[in-house]
Amino acid sequence: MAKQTTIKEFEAVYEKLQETLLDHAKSYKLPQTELEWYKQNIRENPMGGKCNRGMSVPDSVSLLLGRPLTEDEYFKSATLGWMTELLQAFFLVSDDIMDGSLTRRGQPCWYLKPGVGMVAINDAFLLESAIYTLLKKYFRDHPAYVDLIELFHETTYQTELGQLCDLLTAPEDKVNLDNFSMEKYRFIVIYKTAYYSFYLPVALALHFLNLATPETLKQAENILIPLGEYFQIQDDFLDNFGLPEHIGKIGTDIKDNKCSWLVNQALELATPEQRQILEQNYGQKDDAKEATIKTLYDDMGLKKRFEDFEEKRAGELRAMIDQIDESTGLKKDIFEVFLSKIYKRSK
Ligand code: GPP
Ligand code: MG
Ligand code: MG
Ligand code: MG
Repeated sequence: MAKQTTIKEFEAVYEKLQETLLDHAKSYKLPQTELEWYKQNIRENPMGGKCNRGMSVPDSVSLLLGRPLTEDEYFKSATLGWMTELLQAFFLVSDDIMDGSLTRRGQPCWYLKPGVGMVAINDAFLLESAIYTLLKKYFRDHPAYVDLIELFHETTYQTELGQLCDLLTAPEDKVNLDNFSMEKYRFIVIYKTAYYSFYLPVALALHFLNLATPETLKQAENILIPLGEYFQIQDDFLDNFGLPEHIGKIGTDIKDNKCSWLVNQALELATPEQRQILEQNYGQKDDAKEATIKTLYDDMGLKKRFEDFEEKRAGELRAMIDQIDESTGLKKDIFEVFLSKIYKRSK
């Protein structure tokens, strides 16, 4: 198997891409103060994460080719990877405002930084626009240019549908646990997370190599969507059971009345008394009530229930990966690498 990209190599590509984005803004004669602001926005928001999504594009391209990449192939595929990180930055800056979050990647959320506030909304839009600036600059002549643009548009739309459902299922003023169900949950997480985090990087790698056919895209989707669902279930688990100093963010799901995996499991298991505790304490901006829910989750053994789910899902995914037909050009290793990166993750 070809060597996997390192965060250092991957970040070096972004140095060049930032210059491209700044030159583009300068070509519109953006005044200096705003140019400096834009520079900070595109530097700080896409950086500082694990870059799993982004790095998986060059890694998948290399696995599909079965050899190390040339310098040009690496630069181009890492550029596609950075577009997934820009999309993610656009989503995270926005999501933190909507969720009223306090920290992200171990720092205050962008909208909470001194002097930023609601300018963060426009900064999020600019992060999204950067994707299309880079696509035009580096992929205008690629045979899949239109497919790449359409893929980013469709993935963005899918994520926004998921976020819509996430938000409307969690009204701030009226808690109604009857609104939650595992069916609703599955829709939310597949759309808000799985498409952009898992399907997108692999679909980009396939388009880059002109290997994207209805068959390869469908096969990839069939595995990457349940994989992405599992990833968001981990995110929901860590929101409550993870350590803020370790995961880089303070959980908000209980106070935010979120249709999270944990509350759905609690509802399935609850005795009438436990259901009453949930009704009286879930979804309120109150530290003591949040603590009551946390204790209830412990008493109900949700940690163990999650660990059992994780084993089961990982086994199912391994079996699905094993079934992949490599004669279409797909490679099992792509999916194995994804699974091994997230299996039992603690952040
Ligand atoms: C993760 O949800 C989902 C997103 C970041 C997608 C947001 C989509 C938009 C269209 C803005 P989350 O709120 O559980 O993530 P986290 O726990 O990282 O805040
Ligand atoms: Mg959030
Ligand atoms: Mg959210
Ligand atoms: Mg979360």
